Amino acid sequence: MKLYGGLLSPFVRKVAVVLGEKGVDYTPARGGPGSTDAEFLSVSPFAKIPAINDDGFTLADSSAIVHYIEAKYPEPALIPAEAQARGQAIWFDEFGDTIFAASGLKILFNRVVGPRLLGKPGDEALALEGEAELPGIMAYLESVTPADGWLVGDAFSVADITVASMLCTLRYVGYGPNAAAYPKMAAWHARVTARPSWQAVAERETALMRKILPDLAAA
Ligand SMILES: N[C@@H](CCC(=O)N[C@@H](CS)C(=O)NCC(=O)O)C(=O)O
Repeated sequence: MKLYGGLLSPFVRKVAVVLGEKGVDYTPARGGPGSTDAEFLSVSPFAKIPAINDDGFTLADSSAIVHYIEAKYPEPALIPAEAQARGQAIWFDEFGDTIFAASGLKILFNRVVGPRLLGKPGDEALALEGEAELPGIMAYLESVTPADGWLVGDAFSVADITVASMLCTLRYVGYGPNAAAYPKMAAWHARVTARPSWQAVAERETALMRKILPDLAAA
């Protein structure tokens, strides 16, 4: 399987960790906003990352890809089977990809990705808007994070991966897990990122960051 997109993206990191949890090998491939690469555009019609090519089967959108991977490689399950747990896991995945990402990416795109990687000026008003939205989101997360274990039921799931991935990306703009303000959330994030699947992705991510944004590699 080819996985298109850089690990700075919360959505790409999410798919990379899911593949790691399932023990599925993949080849990282280039692609991202502004790319004119024909191969990438053939797998991602709207030039969004992530996208995959699995033996000729192509798909874009992290959640669509996670559902595909879950159906093809059911073990270990990352989407719970029980009705309420499944509903909650999909809620956290959706929350991470929409509400949380909408605010967080206003900061990331306008302070880092646009000005430093795409040569486009950032809109500081939008970054400030994102900053103003984050405390409410972080307070919500702290209120739903268990003192031990995972976000949904007893099992590690896509809920943990999606939400923790957005927090990882926010580290690069100074909004990673803050143990003083959000102790349960920070402890849960440390549990998630200690997993071998996460560590393997983090190693590749650090190598990538050293090349593209070296001052942020240690964030
Ligand atoms: N809902 C999509 C969001 C994907 C997305 O917006 N990715 C960003 C990178 S973090 C992107 O490709 N943006 C480029 C653009 O919107 O043109 C998913 O979960 O994959």
